[in-house]
Parts: sequence; C-alpha cells; structure tokens
Amino acid sequence: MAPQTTALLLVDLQVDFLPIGMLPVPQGDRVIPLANRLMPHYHTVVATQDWHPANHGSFAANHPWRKPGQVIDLHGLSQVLWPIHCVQETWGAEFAAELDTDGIDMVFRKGTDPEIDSYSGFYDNGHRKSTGLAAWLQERGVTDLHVMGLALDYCVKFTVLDGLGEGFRVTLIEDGTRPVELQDGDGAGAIAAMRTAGARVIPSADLLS
Ligand code: VGL
Ligand code: ZN
Repeated sequence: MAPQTTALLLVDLQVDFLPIGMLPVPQGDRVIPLANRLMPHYHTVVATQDWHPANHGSFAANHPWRKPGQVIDLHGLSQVLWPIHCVQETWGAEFAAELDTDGIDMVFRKGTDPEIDSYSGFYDNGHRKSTGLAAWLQERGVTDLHVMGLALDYCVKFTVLDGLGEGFRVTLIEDGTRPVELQDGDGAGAIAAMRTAGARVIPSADLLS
C-alpha cells in the first residue's frame, strides 16, 4: 500500500483514446489492466476525463478547410486540431469498459469550454481556470502523485508539469502510458521535459513489488 499522502492519478482512460476510438493512441488499451492492478494500492485514486462539447474549437471538423494534425491559432493560443473525440455523453467519452471505475474516488472533467483546450487535469491550456483538482488533493493531505494514462505527449505531460507547478512530488509510471506521436520522438521528448521539470520516472514493477 502506498502512503496515504500519495494519490494515483489516471489521465483520460477513455474509449476514444483506445485503438478502437476516434483519437486512437497506439496500444492505449495495454495500460488499462495496469490501472486496475495499481488502484487497490492507493488510498486516493483520481481520474481526469476529457469532456468536450460538440462545438469544441480543438476539433478540425469545426474549422472549414482544416484537418487533424494541423495547427491553428485558437483565441490567441496555438492549437493542434484533433479528430472529433470525447464528446460529452457519447460512448467515446466514457471510461474504457475494462477499467474498474469503482476504484476511482473522484473524476475531474476538462475541455468543457469550446473556446479553449485543456490537456492538463489541473488547468486549461491558457492557465486561466483551475479544475479544482489541486485544491481537492491538498484538502486530503496529498503531497505525492503517481501519474499514468493517455496520451503521454499531451494530457499526461501537461498534467505532470502542472502537478509539479502546484508543488506536488510527481512520479510518472512509465509503462502506464503511451504517446500519440504526431511527430516521431514526441513520447521521448515528453518524458525528457517531465524529468527536466522534476518528475521521477519509474516502471510499475517498482510500485507493485
Ligand atoms: C488528449 C488530445 C486532445 C489527451 C486530449 O488525452 O492526451 N489529446 N485531447
Ligand atoms: Zn481533447
């Protein structure tokens, strides 16, 4: 059992990020059994859920003559355009069917404002609005976060960086995540950026043994 001050943070383990989904992360399904195995070791388990309205500005389909992977300026911020994904109340936005959601204590939804994207579980991409995740964890005395989920080079990366910025000690569970890799090397680059910012990176075997 991890100390009570350590929480497990599951990032966007949703149908649309699995190989069957609309924004498939290669081998994204492989991390679900690991999440199920890890959850019982933690006093506190929190999950983030990408939760977009259908008119969300990150969807390529909402911009004429744009396709996924292109980058636009969205209300002053650089925005990668994505396929339609994780639309509120659709199957794609649900947690992976194999995920033991009974083990989750609290869910933080993000990406609900059509005007701005939200990769991190803590803040939108402009750091304008908090989701309440940091305060919720701090109220429970959590000082350490163990993070896993999808996708490594977007939502996991920015959640880890914001977690460090909020003063948590943050550990990335390396085999609990997979990258989308729009560009080759984005996964390795994300891990390097997290390490540089102060994250510890370990395999799940170190936690389960
Ligand atoms: C994500 C792109 C768009 C993620 C969410 O969960 O990493 N990536 N929305
Ligand atoms: Zn999204």
